[in-house]
Amino acid sequence: MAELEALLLDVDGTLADTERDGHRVAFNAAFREAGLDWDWDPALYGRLLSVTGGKERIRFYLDRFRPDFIPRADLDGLIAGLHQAKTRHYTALLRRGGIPLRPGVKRLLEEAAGAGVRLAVATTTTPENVSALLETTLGGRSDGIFELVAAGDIVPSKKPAPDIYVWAMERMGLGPQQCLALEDSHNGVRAVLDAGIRSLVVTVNGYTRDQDFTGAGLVVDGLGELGEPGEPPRVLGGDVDSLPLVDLAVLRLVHRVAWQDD
Ligand code: XBP
Ligand code: MG
Repeated sequence: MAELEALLLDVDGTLADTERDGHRVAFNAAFREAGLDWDWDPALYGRLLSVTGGKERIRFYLDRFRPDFIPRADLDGLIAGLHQAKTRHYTALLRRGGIPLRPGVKRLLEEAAGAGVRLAVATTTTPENVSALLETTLGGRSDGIFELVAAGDIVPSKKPAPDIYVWAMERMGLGPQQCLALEDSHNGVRAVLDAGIRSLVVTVNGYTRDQDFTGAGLVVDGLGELGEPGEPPRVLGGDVDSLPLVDLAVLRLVHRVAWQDD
């Protein structure tokens, strides 16, 4: 029976709800700064999220929504420059205390780390964005808690390609049967499953709740928080009906069920 040894965690939409009030706002700030009349409102941004990767998303926007746009200089250079500016605006927004971790994330990370479970990040976003988010939410603990940050352009293909999860497991010397992944999106779920990882928990958010999470062992609308009044997480999919909260015991259960036939 495969023991759960590591949690591989997505960032955007999973550790924190960064897209609508973080990345989108930073993109628009970069467009304004460049004198472009592009403006991504929350609804449009929801459609653009079907493409992972900020640079890739800008290109998708131009192809799909601004085919008339004729760049003054080379398009690759323009997109790269806009994305650098966006990263600058995004990390500044985070450092102004813009985006907190989702409820229950800090609790689960600390419980897992305390139990000796290895922790890694597997994300599409740019590494600076991960450092800024962890610094501004976990403070001094941010450095030590994650053994590995697998992020951005470090792999040739972004989610839904499995590359970032395969890369993370190789670096950690682990196989899929020793890992559980936490994701928020259909693209993320496909990347996890195509990397051979079977134990998978999805925490949906405003942009992803209606997506297809086939193959996930548990789908919830949050991890829940200890001692917080309010609603426990709603179970939207998986083998359990209700949960007081998602903790390490729940993750171990999802893992056991995922590999029980092996
Ligand atoms: C989500 C993404 C990222 C972000 C923007 O990443 O698709 O591209 O939207 O970040 P995750 P960049 O895998 O964590 O869900 O602009 O840095 O790409
Ligand atoms: Mg995500």
